Amino acid sequence: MKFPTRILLLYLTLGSAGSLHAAEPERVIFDTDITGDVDDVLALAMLHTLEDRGKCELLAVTISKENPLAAPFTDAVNTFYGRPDLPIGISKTAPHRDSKYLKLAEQKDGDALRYPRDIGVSAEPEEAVSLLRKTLAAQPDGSVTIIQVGLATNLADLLSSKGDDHSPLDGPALIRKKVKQASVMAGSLETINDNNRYLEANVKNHVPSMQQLAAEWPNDVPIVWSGFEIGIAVPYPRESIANDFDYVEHHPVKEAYLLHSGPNHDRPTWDLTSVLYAVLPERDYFGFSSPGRVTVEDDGFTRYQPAKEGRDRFLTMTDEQAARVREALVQLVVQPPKQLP
Ligand SMILES: [Ca+2]
Ligand SMILES: [Ca+2]
Repeated sequence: MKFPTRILLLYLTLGSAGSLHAAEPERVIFDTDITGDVDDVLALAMLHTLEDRGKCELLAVTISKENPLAAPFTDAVNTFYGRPDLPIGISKTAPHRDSKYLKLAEQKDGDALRYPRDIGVSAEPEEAVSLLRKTLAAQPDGSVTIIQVGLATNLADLLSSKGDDHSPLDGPALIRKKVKQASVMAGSLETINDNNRYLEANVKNHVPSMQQLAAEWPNDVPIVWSGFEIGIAVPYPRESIANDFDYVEHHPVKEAYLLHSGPNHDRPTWDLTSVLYAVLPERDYFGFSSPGRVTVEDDGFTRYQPAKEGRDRFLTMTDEQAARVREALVQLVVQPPKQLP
């Protein structure tokens, strides 16, 4: 039966080669409040890995809190992962946030920066809304996924923006033309520890901007919400921090994690889940609510109501999916850069 088997194998090989067309990399803007919590840093590492694998193209990073070291630190991480010129923007209107780990940007070994960068040395970050508008205007229509994993200050300011040198379109029209979807870590869409009115930090810490996002984001551009309940169900294993980053003497992700959470904590993976969904949406890592509408109430509660052809859905996750998600997140965070610094 050798001959038919070979024919069959050949057929299968050709057949699958024909059907497994290489998907276009997802074009991604990462909007982050990389200051307080450390999950933003792990999420950024994931995006670099995913771009190294041809799964996404990271177009820009915009920062939605104010801290003078946020952009230098982000540039240092991007440089570590081989993307020193990735554009970085920072909000001029967002509230200040202290940080336990951003000081790594200034860490020196001898006279040299431990993590080289040029922002804060010979370059300055851009203004976030201007960078968002410039980035969107340069991309094909309907192609950009925005991953928002912090306050909604930048996307609210984008919604309020008028036509400028980058595009004659105002914020909502530019979003409608260029954005494919938003993947947002914010809110609590399901009951948390018997609390059905849990107030999640990305909303509670700047309610007006999240209210504006929920109210004014175009109805025909989907938003997928990863609620507080998803990230806490997938704690990042401390064993990975201890064991998986020693391919270099100093690693910004490991050092940031230890400064923020210490060695004995499994940090929830809130921001990482929004990245995983956004870049690998069809791998069945998550389920989805029915379509509906999220509104943000004055105390920061995110209310979801089912609605036919609604703009919003939120992620759901079975125990089996949670186990798969956790392993996928770990393997994407710990992958070394293509070229070690
Ligand atoms: Ca740089
Ligand atoms: Ca965050």
